[in-house]
Order: sequence, then C-alpha cells, then structure tokens
Amino acid sequence: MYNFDKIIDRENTNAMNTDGYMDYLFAGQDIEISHKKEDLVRMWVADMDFEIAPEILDAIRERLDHGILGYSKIFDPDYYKVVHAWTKRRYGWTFKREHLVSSPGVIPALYELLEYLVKADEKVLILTPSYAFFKHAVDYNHLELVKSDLIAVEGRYEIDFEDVKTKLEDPKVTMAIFCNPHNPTGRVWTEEELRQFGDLCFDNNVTLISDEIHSDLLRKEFQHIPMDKLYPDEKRLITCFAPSKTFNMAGMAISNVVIKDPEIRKIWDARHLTFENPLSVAGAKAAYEKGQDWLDGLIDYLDGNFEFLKDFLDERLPETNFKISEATYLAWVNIAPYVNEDNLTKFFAEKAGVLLEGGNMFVDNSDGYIRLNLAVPRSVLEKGLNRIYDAVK
Ligand code: LCS
Repeated sequence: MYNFDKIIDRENTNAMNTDGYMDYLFAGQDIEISHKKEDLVRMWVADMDFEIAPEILDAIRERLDHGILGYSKIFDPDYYKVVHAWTKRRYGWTFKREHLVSSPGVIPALYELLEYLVKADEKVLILTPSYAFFKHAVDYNHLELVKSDLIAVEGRYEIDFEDVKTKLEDPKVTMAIFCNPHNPTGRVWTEEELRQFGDLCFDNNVTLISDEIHSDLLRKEFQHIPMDKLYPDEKRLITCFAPSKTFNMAGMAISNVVIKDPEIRKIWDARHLTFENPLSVAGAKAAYEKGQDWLDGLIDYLDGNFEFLKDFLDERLPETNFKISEATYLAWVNIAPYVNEDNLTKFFAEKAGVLLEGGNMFVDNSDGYIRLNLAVPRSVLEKGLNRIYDAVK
C-alpha cells in the first residue's frame, strides 16, 4: 500500500538533506567532491527519503484549505488525547495533560531547558558517542560537558555504570541528557539499564532529560520503555519525544515535552515564546491518530534494509562485524579494519560520493565508525554500499 521503493527528487525543496551538507558536514574544511551534487548518495542527516503517510498529508491539506493561518497554539484537547493514546498503546506509558508542552523541536527544547535549569558553574553529563547537538546545547549555554564513554562489548554498546556513578557524584553535575533509544549506536536500553541510570541520577540529585525521539523506530523484536514509566512520580525527569523522526516530518517543527515539575513548567510557560505552526499541529495529530499502518510498513522496510546491509557487510566487509541496530534507521558501522582516516565523513564524500557521518561527528569515543542513514529506497542503499566498498577495497 505504501511505496518505500519510490525515488523522490528532493532537489529545490530547501531540504537540509540535499542542500545543507556543506555547512553541516564540512564547515571550514577544504573539500573537493568530484561527484556532481545530484549524483551524491545521501545517507547523512536523520530524515527519510520516503513520502510521508497520505493520512498526514490529507490532514495538512484540510487545515490549509481553511484559509487562515493565524497565531496558533495547541488548544485542542484532542491533541493530548491522541498523543496519550499512542504512548499508552505502544509503550504502556501515561502522563497528565497539564504536563505536556510543545516545542518546535527536541533540540530547541534542550537548549532552553539547560538555560532555565542549569546554573553557570554546573556541569551536564552525556554518554558518548553522542548526537552532537547534546554537546552543542551544553556549549551554547557555556556549561561544562562531562562525558562518559559507552563500552562496545562485541559490537553492542553498554553503559559504564562505574564511570557514570563517579561522574554523577560530582556535586557540580546537576543535569544529564540521556538518549533512549540511543543515537548513534541504536541501543534500546533494557529496563535494568534504565533503572540503574535513573537511580544514579536521582540519588545524586541530578535532573534527567530523556530524549526519546527515536522511540517508535525499533526493530520488531524490541520494545521501547520510556524512562518516565519507571519513575512516574519523579519530578526531576523530563521526557522529550516527537512525531518528527517516526513520521518523517521534522520540517514541520513540532515536538512534545513532558514536564512534571510545576515550577519548571512555570518557567517554561513564561519564557517559551514560540507559537505552533497550525499545519504542523494538524499533521502531528493525524500522525498519532492515523499513522500506525504507515509506520508498520516503514518498520518492515527498515528491517529489510538492515538485513540487506548486514548481508552485504558480512559478505564483502566481514571485519566490520556489523550488528543490526536495535532501533533507529541509523546503522553504526566499524569501518576501521578497512580504512584509516581521521575524517571519514570527508573521505567517503570525496572518494565515494557518499554523504554519511563519520565518527568525527559524534563528540567522542567514535573513531573508525561511520553512521549510515538507512531510511532510503533499497536501490539507493545498494548503490551507496557499492560505492563505499569500492572506496575501501
Ligand atoms: N534528539 C536526537 C537523539 C536526535 O537524533 C535528533 C535528530 C534530534 C533530537 C532532533 O530533534 P528535533 O530538534 O528535530 O526535534 N537527529 C539527527 C541526526 O542524528 N542527524 O540529523 C538529525
């Protein structure tokens, strides 16, 4: 019913994916890409080359047809109802209506929350490798970043709880940003791991922001557990999630933040000055209400792409010892046995005409890895992999 094989030309749509890579991947670098722009295989920024669910497009069209696009916020009580029905059905997680606020994005929310909640001489803990914007949010607020390296045990990443404990015991560490499921390693943390991490935060009076933006993109055999489900009464826990990754609507700039502490919500309400795009509200609501079938199709397709990648690597580049990500559409591949380069992003852009994100893009503890965005039609994936193989063989 939904066609994930369809190639859609994204040129001239103001897409980061087609037009933003020079600034994002190569700012300040001397780079010569011999492939023409339109001939690059793009497997970098985390959005998808798939058309979104027709149900979402219809809802946006219907809202557009009303003809007035004035200042908007989410007043419609049905928005909470559909989001809540989604989290309840899919992860058995409930939260109160008054705890839900919205933000144009999870990253803008992180920047704001750090600004509101962390004092000038305090520190913020993240796990590395990390989505770079966690670090950027800390840097932007002139705070000190504390990193704890994940440990790869036969290709599966684990939290170094001893190290996390030592770091959280520093009284200056007052905030942790946690990614569940984890970008870029694709880990879906187990209940045991979540409890261990959560307990360490709260025992040390550390506020925890749980970024769960990838929570709907799990391989079929995995189940997402929201951190908040384990700590329903813990006010020092804030959860961020969104329809953007799940339904490929990042450009609509709408995301959900669950803030249980009324004092924090008061600050948020007083200082969070953006309105909502009425088209985004209509699209997000339709996504949660009517997007399940499309998502099921997407998950099937992504599972197939991961299998395809695994078969390719096992056969052609077996020393990568590739493990399929438990979640996300992002594959985390140890390419170090085949190529020795500091900047793998640049190497593969120049040598292969493939835009991907090398370890240099993920803060720390990521040398020798490349992250491949598999949310592309299979024919594009195949082309990209052949080019990667040719560049390193
Ligand atoms: N949090 C995580 C863990 C993400 O992976 C992303 C997007 C965001 C937040 C962004 O949320 P937004 O502000 O759009 O709501 N990740 C991307 C990535 O890895 N490459 O491109 C985007």
